[in-house]
Amino acid sequence: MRKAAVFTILVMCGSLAIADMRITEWMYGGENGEFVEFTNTGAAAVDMTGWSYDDDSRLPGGFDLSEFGLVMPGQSVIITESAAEDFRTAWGLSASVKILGEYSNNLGRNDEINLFDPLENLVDRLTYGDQDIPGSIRTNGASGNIPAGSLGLNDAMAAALSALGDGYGSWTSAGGDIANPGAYIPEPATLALLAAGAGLIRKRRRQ
Ligand SMILES: [Ca+2]
Ligand SMILES: [Ca+2]
Ligand SMILES: [Ca+2]
Repeated sequence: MRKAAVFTILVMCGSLAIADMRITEWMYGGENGEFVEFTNTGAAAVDMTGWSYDDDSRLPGGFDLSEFGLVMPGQSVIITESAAEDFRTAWGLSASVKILGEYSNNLGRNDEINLFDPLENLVDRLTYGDQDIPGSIRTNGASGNIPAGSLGLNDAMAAALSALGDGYGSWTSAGGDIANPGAYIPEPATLALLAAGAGLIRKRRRQ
């Protein structure tokens, strides 16, 4: 009985590791370059060797993400059309933030972000555009954030535009863009849920 329970938890953790790399932030245009942020929202590290990104042409292998290598739980990584070090300087990011620069897909005002694993499975997708999806945000010069409750749901309507002093920790780049690249801060409610979940696992381990 006890072995079976432990096995179930291990299987759950394994599947979370594959499934929980998520699109957490994007900006299709800006003075310091468009970018997309992916965050490992799972409980285990994810090796991104063989992973790839594409926009609305939806082709696995479009932009290789292998160089990200191992991404730890809670860690965010960035792809940008700018040179990686230019982006790092413009946003004042530390050397520890993983950035892959100079992709050429060019996200448009109405476009799509597709994330593929090494087996070419679609792991996450965000279809966005204030013209195609009336009432949704326009991420030109300010990024969009996916709330924790909407991660992986491809729901552009749920996305929130970055603003100074917001709960996502947004700040201003050298060129005047407003965003929070390199980290994902879930809402306090989510943190409480995560803490409750961790408590549950500890309780089970003690039994
Ligand atoms: Ca495009
Ligand atoms: Ca663009
Ligand atoms: Ca962020």
